[in-house]
Amino acid sequence: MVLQFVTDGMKLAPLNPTPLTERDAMIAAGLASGTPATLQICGPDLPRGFGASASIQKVGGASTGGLGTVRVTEAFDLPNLFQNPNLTLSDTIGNNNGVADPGETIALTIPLTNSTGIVANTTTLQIVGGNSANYGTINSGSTASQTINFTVPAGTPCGSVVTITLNVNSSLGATSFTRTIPVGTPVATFVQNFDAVTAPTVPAGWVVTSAGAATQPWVSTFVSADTAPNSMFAADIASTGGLTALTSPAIAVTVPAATLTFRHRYNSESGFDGGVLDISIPSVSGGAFQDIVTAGGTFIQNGYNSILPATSTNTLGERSAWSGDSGGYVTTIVRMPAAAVGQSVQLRWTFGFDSSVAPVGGGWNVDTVRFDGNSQCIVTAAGVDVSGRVFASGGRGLRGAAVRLADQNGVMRTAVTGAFGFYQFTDVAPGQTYVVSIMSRRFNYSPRVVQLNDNIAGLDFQPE
Ligand SMILES: [Ca+2]
Ligand SMILES: [Ca+2]
Ligand SMILES: [Ca+2]
Repeated sequence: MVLQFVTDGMKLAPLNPTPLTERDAMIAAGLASGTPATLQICGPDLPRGFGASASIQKVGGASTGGLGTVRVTEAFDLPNLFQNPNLTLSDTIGNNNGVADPGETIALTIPLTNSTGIVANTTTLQIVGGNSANYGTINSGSTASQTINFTVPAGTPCGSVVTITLNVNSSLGATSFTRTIPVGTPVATFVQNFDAVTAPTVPAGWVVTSAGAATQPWVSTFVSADTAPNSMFAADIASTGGLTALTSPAIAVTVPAATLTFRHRYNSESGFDGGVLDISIPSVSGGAFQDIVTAGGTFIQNGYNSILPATSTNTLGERSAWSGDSGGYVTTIVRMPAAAVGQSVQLRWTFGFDSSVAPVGGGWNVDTVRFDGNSQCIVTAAGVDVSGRVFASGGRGLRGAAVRLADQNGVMRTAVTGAFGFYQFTDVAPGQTYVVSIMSRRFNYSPRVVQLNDNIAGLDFQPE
């Protein structure tokens, strides 16, 4: 049967197949046959490094001769569930401001996707140090989600990034993922929409440098702005290779959660001409510019989509880049490197091109730059306890009396006294004024008004 998948797979594979496209085509043939055969196919391939997470980052391609650099990442793992698409968080059970805050309990909705070709049974997900959930059976080609509550540790600094580990178990075996949750509401500390200048001027504090005889340096332009009237534009040139770089003013990074968000559209010779994002951190290599990912930054959305060729007249050769046609403006979000915290960084957008071929009017527009360098938080205080004793006449405790605790909005909780007249309310929200009153058919008690900032014990009631 496996042989059949191999021959079927060869028919399904693209022209000039790589070992991985052949492997995937064989899996596709196996799936099309209705038989879950991926393990049978991947199993024998594992010793050759064609396991589930093997990948080929670049398949040939160069502007002048050769096939460029092919990078192969070997893997020896079996297929398993994957945590995608991105998990989402809700804090409606907390302070409902849309972000995680220190001490707050949030609800994480965590999808698990099965694209292995095999049914996953008895699937569970455990947040290390937190709660877990049963996902049950996840069929191949399906995604299952569960919502799991997670409490951000109370002492978490505002603007930090909490890393959580998700341990997943099923009949496919164990696998694990780490995910990050920024803590606090981002605070924009720098914005630039390029709209206050007259095209082709560059805003004050921004610097353009270029190389290559035919290069047209970055300019502001009223053509194809994201926010009107202007965006910045670097043209894709189809003659001698060159590049142009746009460097921001220095921007303070206060917290680890800091992100850069910008809008851009690119239409370049796909795979050959493209744009990159660099950063200068004064404390790293004397502030030399390096690629944002190399520096430890993380793309949260719309990261690089291509690798430029090694052998090319594009001096950005062999770098990851945005290349090809974005089909209009897209939003890229990137988290700053840990090394940038406490530093003032500069960001640099560089567009490079080789010596031939460019789309008509092609190039790279960048607009609507926002830097969230700081965060603010609503600290969720831990609940406090209120306790005491209700007395009958003669100094005895009164059993079975209803004790009411009403907050400023009239929301009421009731406790009933025990055998010796003791009562207790736990986990009461602090920072408010409460009225505590006693309901008894035998005795009258004056209500007590308390400002609750901490635990209160010994809130006793004597009959009038
Ligand atoms: Ca919140
Ligand atoms: Ca603009
Ligand atoms: Ca080109």
